[in-house]
Amino acid sequence: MLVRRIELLLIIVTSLYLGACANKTLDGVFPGTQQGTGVGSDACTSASLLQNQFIVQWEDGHTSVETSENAELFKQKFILPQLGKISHVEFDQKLELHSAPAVRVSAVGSSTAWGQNTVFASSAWNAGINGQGVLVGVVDAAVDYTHPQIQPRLAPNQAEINGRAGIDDDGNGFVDDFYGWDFQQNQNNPANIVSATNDHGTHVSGIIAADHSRGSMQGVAPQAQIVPANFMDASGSGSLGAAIQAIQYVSMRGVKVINASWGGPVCSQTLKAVVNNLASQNILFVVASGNDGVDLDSVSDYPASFNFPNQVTVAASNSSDFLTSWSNTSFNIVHLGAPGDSIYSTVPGGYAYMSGTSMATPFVTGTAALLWSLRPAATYAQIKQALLAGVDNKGFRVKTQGRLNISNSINALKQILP
Ligand SMILES: [Ca+2]
Repeated sequence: MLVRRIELLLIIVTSLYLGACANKTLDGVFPGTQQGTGVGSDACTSASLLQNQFIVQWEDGHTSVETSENAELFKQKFILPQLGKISHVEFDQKLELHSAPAVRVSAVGSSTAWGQNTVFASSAWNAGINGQGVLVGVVDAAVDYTHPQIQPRLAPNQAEINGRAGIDDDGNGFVDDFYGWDFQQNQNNPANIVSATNDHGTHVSGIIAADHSRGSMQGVAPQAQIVPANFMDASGSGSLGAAIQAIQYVSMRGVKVINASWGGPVCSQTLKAVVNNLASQNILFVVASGNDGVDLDSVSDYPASFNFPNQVTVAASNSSDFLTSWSNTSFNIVHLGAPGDSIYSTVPGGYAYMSGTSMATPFVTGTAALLWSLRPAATYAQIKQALLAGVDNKGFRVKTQGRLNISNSINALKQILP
């Protein structure tokens, strides 16, 4: 046993040495399907890989999405001539939103705020804790920013709004990004796609920050500000490459917390590096656990299964305060439950009920914004600690066994940061 361990150590040391000193090789930069694995089980599959679309991680830190007829041509014609400037290439992949379709409602029902009531959101609002001054990244489908409850909650990019048309006034690489960016069509209107996929991004945004004074939806953090970045196309399909660029964009805009109500089965080395790097910017990444009704200890879903310190992964509970049957669980990877079943929120042109860990996640994201408005100097680790310490223990199959409790989390943060 001892000998085997030494052998293993030697192999690791040797590969580190080679990685650091040897010249780059084509196969080293683009290992194909042999991608790095995340935490959790090694469940890489090629089922959702896009065979003619590639995520390129450049040595200078930026990411691009490129297309080619096939991988071999891409290697020879794109990667090889630029090998020195490229750090990593992988197949792009499809991602899915973690919710069921919206059920639109014309009249406001009586149970519109069961989620907010269950997690004691009004305890924050009554104390004047509303998420003020906190920017939240919504990396999702398009957000209808003309919705009366969403429009006042968008984070304006003042340099662009007060700048010149057609000019990248703030020099962030995006021309006229007044509020956000559409990474699916690479243009400046994050509400451009008018289709069912708008429901998801607008619904998630409403749960986080809908303005209470302008309609029937009560956002968890009604004075937080949203930076929307769309990565979904009109058919409801999104690519990982666009999602990665969206994450990098919102982090550049100064968000404290990013909501990720989506996932996929393939572990991506680029996504892993980008999410891990958010920690150095003190950004918390809040992730949906997924809706397959499985234990993530045995089936992986990324980014949920990365399980980084700067990550909180959320399961969905219902109005009876049980975990839903369809929510993914895990005592190691999923941190807490939050309301996600029949959640009322904003959609383009009105309101709808939606269900999914997609809806549970923004309850936690909104709470992180509340906590940061209470203690702007907090680290992501302190915010996460307060979120997890505050739960009501419900015996859920998650790490804390509990469900979000905003009142308790506020008290927890006051103890962590008096
Ligand atoms: Ca710009």
